[in-house]
Amino acid sequence: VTSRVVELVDATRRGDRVALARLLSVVENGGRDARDAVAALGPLAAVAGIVGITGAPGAGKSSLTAALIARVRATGDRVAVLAIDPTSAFTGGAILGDRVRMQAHDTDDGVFIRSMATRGHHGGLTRATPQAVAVLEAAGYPWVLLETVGVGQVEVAVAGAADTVLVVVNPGWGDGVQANKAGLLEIGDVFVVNKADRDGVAETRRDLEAMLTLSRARGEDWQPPVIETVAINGRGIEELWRAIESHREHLAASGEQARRVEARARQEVRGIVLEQLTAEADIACAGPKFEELAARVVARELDPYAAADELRGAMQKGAQ
Ligand SMILES: Nc1nc2c(ncn2[C@@H]2O[C@H](COP(=O)(O)OP(=O)(O)OP(=O)(O)O)[C@@H](O)[C@H]2O)c(=O)[nH]1
Ligand SMILES: [Mg+2]
Repeated sequence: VTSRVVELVDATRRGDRVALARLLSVVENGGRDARDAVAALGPLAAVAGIVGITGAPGAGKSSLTAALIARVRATGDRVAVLAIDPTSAFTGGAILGDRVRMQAHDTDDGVFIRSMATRGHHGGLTRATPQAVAVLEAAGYPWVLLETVGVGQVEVAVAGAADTVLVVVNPGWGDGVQANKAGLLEIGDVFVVNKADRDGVAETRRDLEAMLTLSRARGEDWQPPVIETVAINGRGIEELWRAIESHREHLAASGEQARRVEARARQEVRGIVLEQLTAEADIACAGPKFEELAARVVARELDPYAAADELRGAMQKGAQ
């Protein structure tokens, strides 16, 4: 293990915020240093409460996150936020917005906020998220909030890194249906109808409750509550916090917590394998063998599947 990474881990454990930020970059970037960092961190204590906040763009996830930060700080606990945005790898626009909205907490030493965007392919984010959580736990944050935009498979996988997943929708015809289409109904532990200062709250609640009754045959005796909030003025935040706490109690009492930790371990290992395979494929597809095979596909000497087989054969022999 390289001493630089070990030093970063030690400094992070001592509460050095600069080291923490650098260590997060290390695990984000992957590769050799990330491997060493994870080894130096050791097994996860799994004591932190990890709350995922997902939902459509603009639903109020960042505003809710800011309100939850304030709620956690009122108890005296420290809290870290990972704002994960798979869609803004190039512009960083949404992330900037998040920063601005959470600025009220910028000067608070008990709050740490970090944005992560995809670099290259999405698989990296699935791999990096649990490792970033492990870093934050080592840094002594008993609460980690994960904000992700819930528009695709990766986001759903990222939300799966949490103990308690909040799915945020807004009042208005069809918002619950959209959440259903995006696969969010299955992953939600608590449903939040945010912007409850607008029309259509009762209908959205009814929609959600009906769909939840239909879709929930998961043999778990937790009935996801539907909570109405107005993130921008704090209405409903206390009730939301109580729902998060009762879900945590349910996880511990039912044995579901252990099951989720297992599922997360499987997902984390799978994420690493996926990332490594993708990196190997990227290398092979930048080599001369790949160019030769592509030319043969163009010349109709080979079909693309046969070309792929041949490339993988060469990859296994290390001769691409
Ligand atoms: N009226 C009303 N507006 C809200 C409420 N919560 C958030 N907003 C506004 O909705 C807009 C989007 O809020 P964000 O918190 O940025 O939403 P988000 O889900 O984080 O957005 P992205 O990260 O871009 O997907 C902002 O202009 C907020 O001020 C609410 O409860 N009521
Ligand atoms: Mg946001």
